[in-house]
Amino acid sequence: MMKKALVLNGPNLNLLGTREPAVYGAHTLADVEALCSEACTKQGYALDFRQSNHEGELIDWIHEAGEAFASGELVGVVLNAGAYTHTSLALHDAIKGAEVPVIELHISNVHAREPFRHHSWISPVARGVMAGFGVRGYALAIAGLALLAQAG
Ligand code: CA2
Repeated sequence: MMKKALVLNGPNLNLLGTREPAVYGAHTLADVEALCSEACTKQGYALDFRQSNHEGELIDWIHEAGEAFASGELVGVVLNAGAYTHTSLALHDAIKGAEVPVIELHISNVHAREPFRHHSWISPVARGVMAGFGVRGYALAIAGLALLAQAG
């Protein structure tokens, strides 16, 4: 059975490529999905790529990921939680409870930006963190999931 990698995108990431190109680049979310698909093919994984503007939906997906990881179907999650990164204790608790490896991802280097982007509720429960590599960071994060899976 081919293992799956889950890529979750949070609020406003559906706007990617349409506004703020100086910060987030000109790529659309569809471009990011294509890039993730290529990265998954390289690793022999199937891709499950999703976006939601709703905190509860992201939480439901993390719970689902916990079950899929426990049953061996899923290698892990790449999560760009958008602004929920900086606000969501609920997502923090969900990740902690789900016991699935989560790579926190940011397109921009959040630490070089406004101070309110420096704190993350995701980092303390993330297996790894990727920030500042633009949308190519998604491919790096998928390679990172594979590396962690091989290392055990
Ligand atoms: O750098 C990232 O990937 C972020 O997670 C993106 C979030 C931001 O709140 C985080 O601090 C860092 C924002 C996602 C919204 O993206 C937009 C893209 C184009 C136009 C408007 C918003």
